[in-house]
Amino acid sequence: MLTTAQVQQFDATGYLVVEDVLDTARLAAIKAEYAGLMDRLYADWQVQGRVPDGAGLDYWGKLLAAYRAGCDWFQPMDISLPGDQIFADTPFHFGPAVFDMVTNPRLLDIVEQLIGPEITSNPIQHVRIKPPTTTLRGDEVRAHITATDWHQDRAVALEEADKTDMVTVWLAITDATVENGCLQVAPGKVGMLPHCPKTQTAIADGYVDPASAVPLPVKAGGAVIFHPLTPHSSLVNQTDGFRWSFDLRYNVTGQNTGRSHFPDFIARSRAQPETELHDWQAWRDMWHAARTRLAIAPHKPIHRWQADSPACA
Ligand SMILES: O=C(O)CCC(=O)C(=O)O
Ligand SMILES: [Fe+2]
Repeated sequence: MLTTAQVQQFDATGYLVVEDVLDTARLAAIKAEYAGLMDRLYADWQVQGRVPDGAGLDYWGKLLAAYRAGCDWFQPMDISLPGDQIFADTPFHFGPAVFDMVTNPRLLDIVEQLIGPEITSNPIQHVRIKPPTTTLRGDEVRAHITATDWHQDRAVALEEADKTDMVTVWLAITDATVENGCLQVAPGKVGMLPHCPKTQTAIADGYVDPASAVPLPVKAGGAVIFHPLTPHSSLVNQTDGFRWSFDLRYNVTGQNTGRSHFPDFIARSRAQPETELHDWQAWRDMWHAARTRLAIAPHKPIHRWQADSPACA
């Protein structure tokens, strides 16, 4: 549970760092689920002759060898569908350990203190496994792999959710440090700033003072929680290890998620507990059904920003 001082800090500054949200057993379950997934992906790539022999490589070694070989693990490990074209077989990952994390009661207790007791798991959610920057290809721009540019999360949802009460919960799976690329915020909840489709969707030049940035290191299992209007970005991973996090979002049930073509579910309801989802396979099935539907539907952009708008000139 949060103290009154923590809730007040969140209200005043738009962010909060909370240690020990996920316990060691839950962290271990996530790591084991992803290690199994990586082993399966790597074995397939090895059969195809695309990666070197994986015997003797641990999880990190396989991630690095696969990245070097140009084999993409980001989308198969992500907990969402991509913003660009969706195919009937676009890979993603929905497993029991991830579902346990998304519906973790301790985490939902915190969210309840911030947005109230009727809580929907918002489908804008990602895994970010960030290799050492020295190992990245020169043209790497994906915000799930390299440093993330300044943005507000409200701006990466569609306009229809501009009035939605939402919070982002960013969970550290490995320690996040200034050296390995933790988050930083520009404290406050300003209005919506103009964003531009640059290499990433980012706040237009000149709207965030980098001198105001507060880096937010947090230990594995801890969380950074922030308001959808709080500008944030992440630092460069200057270490020789990986930085791993998940970012999850929750909104008040019944309000627009900002990506309503993707599935959401009720994670907690004090008024109607019978509407809560407790079955990870049902969650996975919803995403499978969405993928099938979206693979044959006209593409729906996930962002509203135009490169030719005056702020982006
Ligand atoms: O982890 C990152 O690099 C950025 C995360 C982010 O923008 C978010 O969680 O909303
Ligand atoms: Fe963000």
